[in-house]
Amino acid sequence: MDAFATEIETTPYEDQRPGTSGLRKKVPVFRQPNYLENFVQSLFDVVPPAPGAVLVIGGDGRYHNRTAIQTIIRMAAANGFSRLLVGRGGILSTPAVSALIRRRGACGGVVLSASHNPGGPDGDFGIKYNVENGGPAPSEVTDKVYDRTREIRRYSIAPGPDLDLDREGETRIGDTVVEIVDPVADYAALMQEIFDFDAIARLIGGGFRITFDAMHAVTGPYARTIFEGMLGAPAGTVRNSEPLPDFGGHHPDPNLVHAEELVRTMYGADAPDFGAASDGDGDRNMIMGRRFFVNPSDSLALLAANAHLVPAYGAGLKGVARSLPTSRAVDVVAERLGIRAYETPTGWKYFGNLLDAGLITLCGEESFGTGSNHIREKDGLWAVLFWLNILAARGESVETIVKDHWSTYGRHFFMRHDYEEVDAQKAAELMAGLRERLAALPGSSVAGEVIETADEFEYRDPVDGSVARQQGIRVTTRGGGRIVYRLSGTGTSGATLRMYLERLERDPAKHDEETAAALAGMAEAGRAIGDVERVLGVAGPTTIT
Ligand code: VG1
Ligand code: CO
Repeated sequence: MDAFATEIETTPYEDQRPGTSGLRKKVPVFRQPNYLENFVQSLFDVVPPAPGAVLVIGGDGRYHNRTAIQTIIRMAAANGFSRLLVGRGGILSTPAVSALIRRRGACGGVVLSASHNPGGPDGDFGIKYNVENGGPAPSEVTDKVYDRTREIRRYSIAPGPDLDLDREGETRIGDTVVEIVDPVADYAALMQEIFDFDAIARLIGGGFRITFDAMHAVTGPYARTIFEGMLGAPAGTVRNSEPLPDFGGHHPDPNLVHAEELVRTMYGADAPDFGAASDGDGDRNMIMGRRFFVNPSDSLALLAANAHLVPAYGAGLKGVARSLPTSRAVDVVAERLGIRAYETPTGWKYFGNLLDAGLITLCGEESFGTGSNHIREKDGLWAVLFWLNILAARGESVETIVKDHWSTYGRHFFMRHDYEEVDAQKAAELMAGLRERLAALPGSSVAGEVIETADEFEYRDPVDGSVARQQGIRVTTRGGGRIVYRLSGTGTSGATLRMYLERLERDPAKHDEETAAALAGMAEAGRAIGDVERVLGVAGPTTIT
């Protein structure tokens, strides 16, 4: 125990169970006395620092970010960390934290973010912990932290004034060195090692027009340095580039609904050749061509099929992985490449072991997340650069490349229906009802779709043998259709049911159909099988992506 530390008595909160990606709650919940402190001390109790331990700390700049970081710095000092690497201004994107942990040999990192959820005094806040491989803490760790939060009685904190987070350099709190670091430098250097920056710069210099929407979230400074600085794109290429505590009042969620400004540009007159956006903490990506949207599941498949064009992946891919609800488009590519495709539960933590063991090189999720073995998080700007590298190498438009992919591998139409903020008990009933009917479904016909298989996804980690149960209900239909049902683990009020729909279309003559029309039958079957709207007592989905 550090001589500067003060011990403070506290009482437990009962609601600190981490979800898909850390602990997410409304800001007022986090501002309750000792709420953050309890969680952070529980974390340090479960993973105490070894001598010399380095901890990375940063966040997406949302409301409460700076206040929380000041507290965490003083608690980390009191708990005996040797060195803290804190992003200047309290800023670090999720992928930048992962990169810093790995490049600087840190034992872990604390990320303050609620990702794409809105921010502000009544918005969402969150805290997640990444372990020494740079990836999200596995359930085994987060379960222990949760157990600890229910019995915690005291925490340690080093008293003192707030630190100046805006000036790079080192200061000390007792024996702990606090180093304020440039949030962008290490990450940008890593990107330059992976991609052919010269080829991308030539593409842009040759008149290929790009636009990137940082959505007033964390990627602004990263994107400006990389696109406008290193790659020579004109000033103004990065829009909404200033991280704001309330993200300008928007959801920093890069999809067709929330990245509406970018979508308008890309469908407008004189649209650029390429458009992209990222989310609150910089781990998601949305890719668009001129008047063309790239579905994230397709994007993963396409990156796998074109990886040989990127310097870092030129030697070939070891394997690929996708989360359960992600379309099976990447499986088809893997089969052609003669490599394995793994199916994991939702959430990046399940990719960590596969990456560490060298079983996979690329992985992704339908929720606008793609990544590789370069770090242990999904990575928004990395995906954008991957696309630009492919575009530079192939010299074709986004639309041409995607359509060519479909004609080679077939098109997996994909759509997600979200029923947000529904009654938690009703949502649980729906899942229980489906579970009960699973055995009876195969062979039956619902809304014109003949069901082939129906089961509940259970994942056995091929590396450490750990088992994750009840990870989603999956139903397949004759003719290449699939429906997945699961409950969200990132919401902060009520429950959210996600229903994922997919259908493989091999006939290129039918590839130009609208996604909603192509999946209308699957959607009807999905609603009927789950009796979704009756059980939830709602008229329809709240968000369709
Ligand atoms: C959602 C997505 C999941 C993603 C998670 C964290 O989780 O579906 O694919 O890994 O968010 O992403 P859920 O449990 O709500 O479906 V992020 O960018 O919010 O860290
Ligand atoms: Co995110």
